[in-house]
Amino acid sequence: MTKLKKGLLFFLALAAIFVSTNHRVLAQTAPTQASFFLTQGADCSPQPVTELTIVQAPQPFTLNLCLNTNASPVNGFDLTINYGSSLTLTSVSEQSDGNKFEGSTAYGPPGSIDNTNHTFRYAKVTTNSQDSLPQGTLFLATLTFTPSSPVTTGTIEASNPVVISPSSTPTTSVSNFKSVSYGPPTVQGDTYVSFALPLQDVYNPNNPLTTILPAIVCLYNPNTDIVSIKNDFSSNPCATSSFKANGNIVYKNADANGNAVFGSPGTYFDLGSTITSGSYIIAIKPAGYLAYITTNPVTITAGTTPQGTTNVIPTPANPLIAGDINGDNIINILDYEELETCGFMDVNPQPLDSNSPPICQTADLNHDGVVDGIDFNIWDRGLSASTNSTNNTPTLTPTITITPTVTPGS
Ligand SMILES: [Ca+2]
Ligand SMILES: [Ca+2]
Repeated sequence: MTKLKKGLLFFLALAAIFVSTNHRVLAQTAPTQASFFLTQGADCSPQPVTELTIVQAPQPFTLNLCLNTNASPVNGFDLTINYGSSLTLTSVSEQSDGNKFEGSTAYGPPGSIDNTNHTFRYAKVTTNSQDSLPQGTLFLATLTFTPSSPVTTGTIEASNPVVISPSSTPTTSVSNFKSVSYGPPTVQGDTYVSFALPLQDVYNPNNPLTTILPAIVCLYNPNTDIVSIKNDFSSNPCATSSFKANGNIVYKNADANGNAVFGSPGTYFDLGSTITSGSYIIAIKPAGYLAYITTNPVTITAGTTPQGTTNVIPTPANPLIAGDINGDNIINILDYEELETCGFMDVNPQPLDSNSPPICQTADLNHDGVVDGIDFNIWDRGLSASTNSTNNTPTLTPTITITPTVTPGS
């Protein structure tokens, strides 16, 4: 090996050590900022909202104000939210996590809402001992905004958001706020629908651990899509429909019977811009549930938002039945086999994590993070109930006109 080559190798080795060491130092000293953010849904578990489409004024919408302390306990917070002149902050509902900040409330609703300057200041400091100070993701409040017409673009942001670190002399910690841009739909001509689906057997419907479910929405033309919709999910869901949209539905509330009601996220469900106006039988299939198929066609006007009964999908008569894990719209032994694969027969069923197969997320029918006997019981009930389902029966049959063949002279 020449001196030059040896020198080069030595240099490269040094560079590798430097890069490796430097990387470790950076990782150790990365600042951990507490952060405020906004979500839509039942709580702070959905992804933070950073862009919001406001389809229609004055249709109100809600945002959850959340604080992630990033593993550092805090004993107070103070922020002023600025929400733009086209929004009115209609109400602020303080949540239980916020109540952990017992003691003084410097600024809180309703007096701290200023709809003239479009600001809301919210500040609390606890007097608790340090070992009971809040930590983690805290659900502070639900904010209800009403947009004025016409909807304009704007930003929901915060000035000087701070959290206060526990010490004998409270000190201000670094914090930030994930702002939200809002405005009318940017893609003109999209078609929006609204719907609400009660779902049977969601764990603790007042506070489900899962607030978002994948769902398929399919539109069938009753005159031309000649198909048994119920059987149109087996391998390629909604393969014979005129239109298909994949998306998510979110937890909205619980109905009078305790079923969790999921529906169109935000205000409406966006079906895109390629739909033709008409009357459609509509199927909505949330992951893990038998599809809801409308009994009658729904009038869809392309490029519009729900008005009256147009673009409004009626609520099903009965809650959707859980238990279809493999997605073929039948509850049977094949779904049971997925329960087994996902560990329900194990002596100690292990919690699901990000490495678990997606089908095991669906097999966790009560959304408590583990596939076990509870999910089996839900599947078993679904197996019995599915034979009596009235949400799942419509079949479109072609109207066949038979013209008799007349033989001349006969
Ligand atoms: Ca199935
Ligand atoms: Ca479960």
